[in-house]
Amino acid sequence: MQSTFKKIKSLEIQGAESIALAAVRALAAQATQSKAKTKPALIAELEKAAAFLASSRPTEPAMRNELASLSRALRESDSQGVQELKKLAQKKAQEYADFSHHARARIAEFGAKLVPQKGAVLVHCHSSAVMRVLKKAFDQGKRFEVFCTESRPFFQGRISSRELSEYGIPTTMIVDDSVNFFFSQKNAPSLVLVGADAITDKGELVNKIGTSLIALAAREAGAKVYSCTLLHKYDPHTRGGKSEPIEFRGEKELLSDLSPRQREAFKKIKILNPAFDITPANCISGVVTEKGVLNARELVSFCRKNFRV
Ligand code: RUB
Repeated sequence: MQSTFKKIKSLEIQGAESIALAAVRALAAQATQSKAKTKPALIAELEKAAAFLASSRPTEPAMRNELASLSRALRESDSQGVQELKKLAQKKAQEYADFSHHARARIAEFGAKLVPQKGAVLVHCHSSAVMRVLKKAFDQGKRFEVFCTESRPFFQGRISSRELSEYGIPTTMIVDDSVNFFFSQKNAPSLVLVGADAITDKGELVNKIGTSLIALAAREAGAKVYSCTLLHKYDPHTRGGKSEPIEFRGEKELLSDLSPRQREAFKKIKILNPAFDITPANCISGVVTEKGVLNARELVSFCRKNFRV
């Protein structure tokens, strides 16, 4: 569990869905290894472990929702036997992994329909859901090209650009700040695809820092913006107007090209490094989910009924 926590925190495991899958696997493994003798002791241990895992990245409701769902399944189970509950934890973790796989395949089907036959698509950061959409569209014979932002400061755009290029999709990597420039060029992207880390109760999209600027530039340029995501990114804690907590990461990420000695020169400079930003619902054309392409109102109304705090 410690090692999963570290891998998530350091971004060795990145992308909301991979994070949620790794965290749930780690919680199920914790259940298997537990020395608890009674149901209440096992549940208490797992709830503590779930809180610890969730603290690795605060802007990840998919992880929180899925960890809570596993703990709840054990708590609400009729079974009192510790061995049975351990098996149930493994079963639930596998069920979620299967669900995630199928849901992302559905998202790929729905999303591929939005991808143009020709022309350009812009991608920000690295989203497994977006990768699947683009690969699906390519498999269907669509011959588009993709612009990937670098996605500073951690350069997740390098993962996206390599993944797409290795798949055979013509890919161009650009610096984040050049997005508006490319919207003014001849082969301007007509579609922007991004993932989601969270969807708030107002239907706002919380995603990699820079997403909101890209959405504004896209709106100005007349390009469509879709977020591709499983519905469990909805954060029930944002009900009643509460905002999603935004993770701030270490200053080192901004100075990663400098030696420790060179970094000394920046000691007196305040460095702020928010990992995510918030895009208002009215800047997004729709959200591609496992239930189809939904607008913010449809998405929120479905999630209010289906997600417990
Ligand atoms: C990744 C990011 C992705 C979402 C969705 O940020 O912003 O767009 O997590 O990913 P980070 P997915 O690299 O900081 O985790 O579609 O795989 O859930």
